[in-house]
Amino acid sequence: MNQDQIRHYLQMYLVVGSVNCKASDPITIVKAALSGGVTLVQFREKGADALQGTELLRLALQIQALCRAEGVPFIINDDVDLALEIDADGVHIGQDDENAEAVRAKIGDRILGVSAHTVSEARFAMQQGADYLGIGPIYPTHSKDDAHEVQGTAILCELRENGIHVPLVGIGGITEERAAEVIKAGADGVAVISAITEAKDVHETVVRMKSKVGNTLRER
Ligand code: 3NM
Repeated sequence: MNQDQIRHYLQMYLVVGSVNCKASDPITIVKAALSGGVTLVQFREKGADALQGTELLRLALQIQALCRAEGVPFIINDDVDLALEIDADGVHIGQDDENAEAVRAKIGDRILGVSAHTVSEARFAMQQGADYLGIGPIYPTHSKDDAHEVQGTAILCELRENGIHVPLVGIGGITEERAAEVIKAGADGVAVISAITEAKDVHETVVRMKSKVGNTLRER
């Protein structure tokens, strides 16, 4: 997949799992987010109450079907075997997960995203075959227990100033109000859990956040 296509998919990126969906069930939330125009969905089933086994598989397949119907890529956090089993569109891995080069060898030309926190991690991930990098946490987050130190938007500027021109998505504490500054700092899109899964009106929140991202990209 070429970088322009990846950049497009990163614009309004929903990360979701059952643990993050307290106000409503994950299917209802994903349907509303898709109708609002999310450009990519990452299934991230993590935490103490995370689903396992057949329940995990069933939810992944249900969300995948919703995404397919809308032509939105569906990628799996961490679980390469699950991604291959259900023929997902890609995988997102962190620095503590399996090595990116090994994952690339397993998933072929599916989308590969890697979380990076420094210029050197970013360079290495791209050499190993990442299609895009997830950069965070940009702001404080309550959605990831083992999140790194908050980086601010400065990390995005630093990556761009150091010649990292690959597709980047910011993550961590991003809200409708903060989306524009993340894009101004150099991200191609915003990856969001709680500002969408906990929104009073998921559809409208996605519509507004996506339009902020789009407008800011055009002005940049
Ligand atoms: N990864 P919210 S922060 C899944 O820094 C995840 O790599 C992060 O959730 C990173 O939008 C994060 O609710 C949680 O803050 C994002």
